[in-house]
Formats: sequence, structure tokens, C-alpha cells
Amino acid sequence: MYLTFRWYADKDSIPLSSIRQIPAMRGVVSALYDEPPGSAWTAGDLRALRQTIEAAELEFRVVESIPVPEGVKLGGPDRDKGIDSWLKSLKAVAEALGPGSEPTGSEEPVVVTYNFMPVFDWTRSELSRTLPDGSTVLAYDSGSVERMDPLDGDLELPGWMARYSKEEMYRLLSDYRALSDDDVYGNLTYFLRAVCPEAERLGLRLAIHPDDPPWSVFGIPRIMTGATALRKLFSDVPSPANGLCLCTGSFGVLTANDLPSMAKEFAGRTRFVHMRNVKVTGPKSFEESAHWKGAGSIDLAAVIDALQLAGFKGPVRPDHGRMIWGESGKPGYGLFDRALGASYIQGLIDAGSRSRKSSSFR
Ligand code: DNO
Repeated sequence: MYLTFRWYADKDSIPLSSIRQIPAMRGVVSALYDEPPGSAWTAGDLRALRQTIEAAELEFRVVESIPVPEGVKLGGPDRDKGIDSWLKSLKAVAEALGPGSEPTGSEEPVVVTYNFMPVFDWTRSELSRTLPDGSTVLAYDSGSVERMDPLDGDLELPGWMARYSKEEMYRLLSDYRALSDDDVYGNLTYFLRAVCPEAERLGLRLAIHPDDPPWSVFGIPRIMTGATALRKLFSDVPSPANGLCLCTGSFGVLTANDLPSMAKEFAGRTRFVHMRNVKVTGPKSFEESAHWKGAGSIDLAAVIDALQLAGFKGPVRPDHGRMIWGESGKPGYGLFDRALGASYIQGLIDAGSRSRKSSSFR
């Protein structure tokens, strides 16, 4: 397992040189963030991004994310057009980063992350809740979300890739509200059956990010919520390109999701790991927390252990961090606490391989 760090390219206030100084940091996770969902990426733009990253002596082998257009998630009349542009972006990734592009010395397969969350991507009700130690975190309170109006143009959500006019939002909400979970799931398998054969041919691995949070938000379906959904997905679309981004914080807000046992069961499908801890504060309510075990509801040590025992060797990144030490910036994506998280994760990786080595001498 090896460390990576999300970097928002020219929109990111954190320089690559700082990321490079985090112990054991090997790569950067990035994307063409200026491209709106549905536009086809070019290999030239990706190559330029890769050169910038490699000039800082970091690898670029994980893309997060190629956004899936709403028409594909809705199964609308324009879905094949949306899939076509997504495939063009995938081909550009293969050309710029995949097998056959100039060598970097890394043997790791390139991973392309995506999600199938309608409209809102990851959702929180607070971007800056102050914890007793003075740090601030992202939080979700079900009561506050129920009071939020997605038609209010001032709504600020952390995961928005696109801004919609009031009319567009109204139409999207009513289109999605007319769909059942099964309908959206059918649209996901339609998408995967179209893109997996191409990903296999290109030698790329896809990684679906779970729905965050894993329950319906604003009355529209969310489907990637836990082990049952994953089991069904991998049995319905068995292609080896169909993989998982195991996001501990997204799944972990549902206490029914036993993360260490999910890590064990789905290690063979896991292509990329997002590591963060969350504290469940009530029904459908949570706040993000520091990575260590005592800070939240998830035992990341047990998750890393399960993944390593199952032979997982892929990329992991510290997911969101708190804002600490006076830092300000993109909520969840500061340098300091994510760097602390990275060191915690690397410590667990090292400790796990050490204890396994010493037990084999007994
Ligand atoms: C939140 C992230 C998500 C994730 C995408 C994956 O910080 O984990 O935005 O990048 O949903 O497609």
C-alpha cells in the first residue's frame, strides 16, 4: 500500500513541494478540474499535468475523478452521448498516463475514480464546525439538511462540480425524484457495461466512490451505500475493470457498515483507498475527525490490517483533514491535518508489515 495526496492543480493553494515533504509520499491524485462534466478530456492537457507533477518528483497514477454527466445517471435520452464523452476522457487518460505512455519507473496500474451520486456529490450541512480543541471540521446534521433548500442559489456544498440555474436544478430534482433506487442502479450497470470493456482494453482500473453520505439526500436516490450494494454490483458486472474506491469515511457513517470486514471482503475489488475517520453524532448525523482511533467511530488500524493481509498493494490517500494551526483553505483539503493523517496511515502500514514478519519467525 502506498501513499498519495489529493491535489487540485492550479486551483490548489498547497504547493507540490510541500506535498513532496510528507514522509513516504509517493504520488498525487488529480484531474482536469476545469472541465465541466460531459466534456471530453484531451491527452495533451493530462500530459501537461503529469509533467508538472513529475517535475516535483511525485507520481500521477490516480485520477479523481472523471465526472459522470447527469444524463447518464438519470438514464436520459442523452446518456449514450454522455458515455461517449466519458470514454473519450478515459482514452485520454490511457494515452497520457496508461501502459505504453513514457515510463515513470512505476509498475502500478492507473486508477480512474468516479462516483454515481446524483447532482450533489458529497454533501455536508456545515463546512466549518469548531471542535473542543479549536480545530474545525466538516459536519452533517440531518435536521439542518432537511431545512436546506436546494433551489436556493446561495446553497454552498463542498462537492459541487457544476453550478445549476434554479430552473435546471428544479428539473434535475424532479427527474431524479421520479426514479427509484433500482432505476438509478440500472443506469449504473448500463454505464459500467459500456465502459468496463474499454477500460480492460486500455489496461485501466475503475474505482467507484461510494455515496457520501450513503443515504438519500433531498429526496433523490443514492445507491452505493454498503456491502449489500457492492456485492450485487460486482456480481452483476464481474469485469475486472469494475473496482472500488474504499472510502472509510463515506461508508463509516452508517454503523451497520463494518469497515474492517468490508475491507477484507472487497480487498480483491479495491483499487484505491480513502482513509478518514468520522464521529457518528446521532441518527444520520456525523462530524469528521482526526484519523486516530480515539477521535472517531472507525478503527483505521483494523481496516489497514485487513487490506494488507488480503494483499492490497494499491494507493491510499488521507481523505479530508481538520483545519488546524491557523490554516485556511478548501474545507477538508488543508495541508497540515492531512499530512498528520498520512503519517498515521504510513505508521499503520509499517507496523502491520513488521508484526506479520515477526510472527512468521515464531
Ligand atoms: C470528497 C471526495 C469526493 C470524491 C468523488 C469521487 O472529498 O472523496 O469528492 O472525490 O466523489 O468521485
